[in-house]
Amino acid sequence: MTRNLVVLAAAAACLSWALPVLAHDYTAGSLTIAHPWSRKAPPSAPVVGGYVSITNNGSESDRLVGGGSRLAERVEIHVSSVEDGVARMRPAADGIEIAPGETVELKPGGTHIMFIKPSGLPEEGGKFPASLTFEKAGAVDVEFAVEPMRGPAKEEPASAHHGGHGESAQ
Ligand SMILES: [Cu+2]
Repeated sequence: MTRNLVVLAAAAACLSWALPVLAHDYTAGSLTIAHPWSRKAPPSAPVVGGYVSITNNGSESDRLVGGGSRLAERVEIHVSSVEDGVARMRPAADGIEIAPGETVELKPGGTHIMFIKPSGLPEEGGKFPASLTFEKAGAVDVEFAVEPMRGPAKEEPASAHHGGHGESAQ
């Protein structure tokens, strides 16, 4: 084997390690942050939702209070509700509590992370960096995987609302 072939073989081995995995988890203190994911945002989408499952393995409650990403103007935690048959969402004033022993699921149609004015988000299959901020665990760097739509498609159209919260989200 020539030296070049050895180098190529090594590069191929590295590439296979770099292939995306289906799930990716993070640990911060007693929190497990499982599989942050996001939808593909149409170009110029004013907002895009982020979803994740957070488990508190500790004995003290913690709160998800915010986040950040260099690919969004800002990041908010939103709660969704249906009032008079109209889906609405608003920032969670005090964040989202993750009680000891509990798993909180942020998902389409429910509580979610909102990337406001995203720019340069990758295509489906890509990942982008962001951080989630917890009251006790602090800021945790994660990557959101951009995935095809799953679950019910009716809520939270990526191109609607956020001109003003409380407006109809279609
Ligand atoms: Cu929202």
